[in-house]
Amino acid sequence: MYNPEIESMDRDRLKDLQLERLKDTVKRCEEMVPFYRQRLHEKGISWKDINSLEDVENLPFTTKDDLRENYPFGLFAVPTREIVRIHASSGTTGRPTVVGYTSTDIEVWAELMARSLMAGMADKSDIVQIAYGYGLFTGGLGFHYGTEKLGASAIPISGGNTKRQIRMMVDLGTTVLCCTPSYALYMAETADEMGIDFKQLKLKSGIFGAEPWSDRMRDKIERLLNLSAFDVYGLSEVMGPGVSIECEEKNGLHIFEDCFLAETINTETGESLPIGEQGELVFTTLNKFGMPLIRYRTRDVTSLSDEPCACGRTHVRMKRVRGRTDDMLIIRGVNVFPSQIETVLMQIEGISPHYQLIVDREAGLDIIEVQVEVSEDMFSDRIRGLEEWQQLIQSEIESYLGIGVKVLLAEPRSITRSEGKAVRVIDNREL
Ligand code: DLL
Repeated sequence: MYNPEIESMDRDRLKDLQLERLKDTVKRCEEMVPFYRQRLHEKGISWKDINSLEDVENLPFTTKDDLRENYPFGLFAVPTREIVRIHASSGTTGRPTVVGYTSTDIEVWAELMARSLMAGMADKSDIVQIAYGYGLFTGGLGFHYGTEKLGASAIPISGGNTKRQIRMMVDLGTTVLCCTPSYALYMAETADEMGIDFKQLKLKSGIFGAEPWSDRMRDKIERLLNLSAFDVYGLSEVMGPGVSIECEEKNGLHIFEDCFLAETINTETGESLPIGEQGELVFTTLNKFGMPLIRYRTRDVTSLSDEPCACGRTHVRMKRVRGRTDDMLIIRGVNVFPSQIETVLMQIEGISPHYQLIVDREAGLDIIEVQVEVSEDMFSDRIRGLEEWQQLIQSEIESYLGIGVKVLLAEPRSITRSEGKAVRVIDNREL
């Protein structure tokens, strides 16, 4: 199961394995999926033309729109009788995207999740509270199967009912918590209201992902929940959680390269970027059978690094995802990711980690308002100096981003909390 050998494999051997799996994947796509057969044909390329990993650059991209246009099962590479599980992303616009897994896919995914949990300090003896949503979302079931594969004890509590989450943590002695980082913060607040101190609990690590968060947010979570926090990344189209995870170095997320071939590209031109340059992350699955994907454009923005890591793993690392190309706000020509504003906010004493960005257009000009909650203590202490403080925060953000923003200090606990993925941006320009 956990195979340290595969994660610390010599890179040349790893590349041979990837090439063999890449060819097999493209072959299956070409033979079994009419959509891919046509795309490959249009590009005048076949799996037989793949001789090196670099040849991936000649292959066509797949986008979320392709998945939607082939809704529901058009990209499946096996008959539905071989599909044992279907997940879907709800998607805020248009049709959902549907993904199908064969029993082998479920097995591989469970192994990757077990490997992810191990990277996040878990072993057989742990009690793992899975507070990601169970259902069509891949978070809950992904962690569930991984936990069982590892042989640890899964608490399949799903998201929501936060007081019960805390009581379970206390009563069952949870040691590993899995949920979105924003939900972890909400749990910290709820525990505080219940008079429960995390220092008395047995939590040792938290495996948080499914939404962008910053290193500063990590510091807050680690302090408030008294645990070591790991960033886990994934997306349902490619598999679910467990595409990459941080190791104890916490300096980038190792991509499970035996299963996924990663590239970064220039979003505008589609050109492949040299390693180290920031761009849109693109994945080709290497051993997925239900719905293999060729060069899937994630819209997530990051950069890759193949520098050796002190943990001993040889798999490339991706930086924490900065945001999505479609979440990137273009404010008067400047590209702004919510995570950049978060980084500034989290450095300011007395600010709670709850914030929201409201974007509007006034007289043809984009304006951005940063609503951020003041912590309880600061609110009562500084009620008179709030305006000056607001100015200070405003100028900190302005000097970091290089654009004007409006800051609004909100009362403690006034911004809506999330039990899953937090809504950070309200863009009224689209209405
Ligand atoms: O969010 C899978 C997942 C579940 C990952 C639990 C981690 C933990 P989707 O709902 O398809 O799948 O959303 C995928 O979420 O393209 C990113 O934009 C974002 N995302 C996921 N993990 C991270 C992360 C799951 N660690 C989309 N940091 C992805 C930043 C993330 N963004």
